Amino acid sequence: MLDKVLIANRGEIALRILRACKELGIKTVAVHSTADRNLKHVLLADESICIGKASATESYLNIPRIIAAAEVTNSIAIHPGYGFLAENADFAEAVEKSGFIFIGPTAETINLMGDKVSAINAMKKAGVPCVPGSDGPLTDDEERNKAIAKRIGYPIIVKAAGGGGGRGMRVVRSEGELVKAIQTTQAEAGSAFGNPTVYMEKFLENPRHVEIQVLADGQGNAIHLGERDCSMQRRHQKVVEEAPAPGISEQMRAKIGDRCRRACIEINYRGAGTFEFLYENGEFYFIEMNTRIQVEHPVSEMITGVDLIKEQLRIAAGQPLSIDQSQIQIRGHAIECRINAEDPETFIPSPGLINMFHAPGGLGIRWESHIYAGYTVPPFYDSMIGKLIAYGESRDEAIARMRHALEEIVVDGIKTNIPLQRRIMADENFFAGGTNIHYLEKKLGLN
Ligand code: MV4
Repeated sequence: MLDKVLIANRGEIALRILRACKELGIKTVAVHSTADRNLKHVLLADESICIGKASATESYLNIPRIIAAAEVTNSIAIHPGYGFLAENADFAEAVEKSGFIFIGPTAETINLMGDKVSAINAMKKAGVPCVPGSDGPLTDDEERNKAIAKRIGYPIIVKAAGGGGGRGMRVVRSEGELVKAIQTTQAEAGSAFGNPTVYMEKFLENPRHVEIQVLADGQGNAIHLGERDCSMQRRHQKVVEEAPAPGISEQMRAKIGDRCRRACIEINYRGAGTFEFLYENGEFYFIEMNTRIQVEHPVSEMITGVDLIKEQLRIAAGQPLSIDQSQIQIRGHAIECRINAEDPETFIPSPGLINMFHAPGGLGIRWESHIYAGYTVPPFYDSMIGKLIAYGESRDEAIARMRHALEEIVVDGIKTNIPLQRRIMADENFFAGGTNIHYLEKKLGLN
């Protein structure tokens, strides 16, 4: 096993990684900013090093400082968590060139998936169903672009190859808007991502966001751990995630999961990964692949019994996958509510002192968070302060447990989105299951 792991992140995911390391007997190094001296994982780590000022660019995004911290602590490997440097190929490369193990895929794979055009090409080649589209970058040939759009059929969407996660895209509903939309998206992409390349897809009006979790060892073995439905979102920020996705049959899961599993083997993928799909009218359409562990990974853990962080650590240590697909059984249902330090009406961040905190509990309740009474949420980073996960044998049981856990939890001193989560868990359409990516924004607009 790995002897010592440096955790290049903060908050709940840093604590989640630390716990997995402790369980495997791995020594831990926390790196933190000046604003994060009192983070729970910093206090629990075997060693901790302050790597810079509060601003993320000076600390959690500061590659030389993180590598220097790995050097002075004799760390073996670096876990990037999610966000920050998790999908930065230059970081993965710098880590490996400095003689450490990057807990994730190779820099080459991160680059392949970071460019959405090359990601789609690779997946299409591997037999993963994709959205009908331009099958490559758009050129400056206006007639060619019009012909592509006509073949796909309006409405279409123009997306930046360097974008992803909702950044750099534009819907086009008729030929008259096409040329200008492509030019504007190219210009925005050039300044935002340093890459003006754009591509085109059929625009799906009312899809759900359904994603497949995979694990691969880079030694010819890969498995999928079923799907998650992440359609309950606002402005590309997920609010609630659940697994399995309501209405997906065992056969559909096996089919799409096997395509993803085979694609991992085809591209020699290593580590944990997520295939993002739009799901509409019973069909899956690949849009992007995430090469990191994701915020919502616990719902997949709850329904499969697999500890995804421990698997990441084992894979990084060079161990082949210890489980094959036949050993993965989907059992029960899990829901995750993201708990944010923000105003539940305006969504404005609400950092500050948590003067009282009561954790929720009970059978099937999991609370993933670094907060404690007396902890001050700093204003410099993401506002997510925890994740409440409810498991049940059925979806109804998971919802009932989540509703009560949201009644039990007390976070006093700052505003949180707990009132919003209570509203969602009481919503009749959420209860019915299968709401699409526009549902929450519509609900918030109307109510
Ligand atoms: C789309 C789409 C409709 N049709 N692509 C937004 C995030 C990025 N990952 C891809 N996104 C979308 N791509 C086609 N061809 C609609 C979205 C989209 C969306 C997707 C997932 C979750 C939330 C979303 C909210 C708005 C738009």
